[in-house]
Amino acid sequence: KTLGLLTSDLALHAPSQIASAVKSRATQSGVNVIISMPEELDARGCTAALQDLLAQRVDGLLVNVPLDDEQAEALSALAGPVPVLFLDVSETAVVNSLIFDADQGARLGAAHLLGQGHLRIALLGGPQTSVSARARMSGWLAALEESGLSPCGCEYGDWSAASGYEKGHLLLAADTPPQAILVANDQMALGVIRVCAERGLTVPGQISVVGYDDTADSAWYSPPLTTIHQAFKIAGERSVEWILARLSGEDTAMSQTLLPVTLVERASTS
Ligand code: IPT
Repeated sequence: KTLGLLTSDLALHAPSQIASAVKSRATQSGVNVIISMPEELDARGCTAALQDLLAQRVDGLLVNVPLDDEQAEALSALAGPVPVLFLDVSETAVVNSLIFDADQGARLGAAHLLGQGHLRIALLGGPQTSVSARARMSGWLAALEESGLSPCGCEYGDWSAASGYEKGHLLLAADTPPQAILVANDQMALGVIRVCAERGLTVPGQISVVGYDDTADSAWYSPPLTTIHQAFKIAGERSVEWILARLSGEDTAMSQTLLPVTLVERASTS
């Protein structure tokens, strides 16, 4: 059997950890994996990539690309009888999905900082084209609003450490700088921590930083990063198992799984 994996840029840590888990789990069951990584993650790029995988006669498809509901539904229809599972869509997309609970993750990060007494909290979101980045941003905003707060600054990066560095400078240049920053992924948090060091702000103490992902390197940041753990290995394994179960025939009902996330408290917050 052969599985197609349509993925976001594997130079990013989160998609690469999912791909790694998919590949290991597939190998365990003697299944091949063909990876397709479109340059352009728009509807056209993804459609072409999916058609290309189908032309290679894959038996099942995993799609880890941020997609709006209509885009995901269109790709799912295009796959026809080939089972497809989406990993980066919203709960409202009418497709088979296995996704992390973004609202829960955002709220866990915000609640952690609020619990430590921070009132001036800045937000560094992911790209607004990403459904998960938007969901994290709305979760943060909702949590702050429920505490009668609004963010003291808000910027959007592109998931890279370089963008975290660039946008971090903007957030910290404010007249009354934030006491804490919620960052939409660990790679951008790496850039933010660098900015803090350059500005002579101690993390934690003068500023707290919360990341998101808990990729394998995040415990090795200086200081070790407080972040939201997404179980990428489990998600990758379960995705392959879902496809295998579909191929063995029994179940054909639509399946939507919401995986819980957890806060990992390390040393970047106080
Ligand atoms: C999401 C990561 O949280 C983020 O850091 C970035 O790598 C992004 O993927 C790339 O698309 S995880 C995704 C399964 C929502």
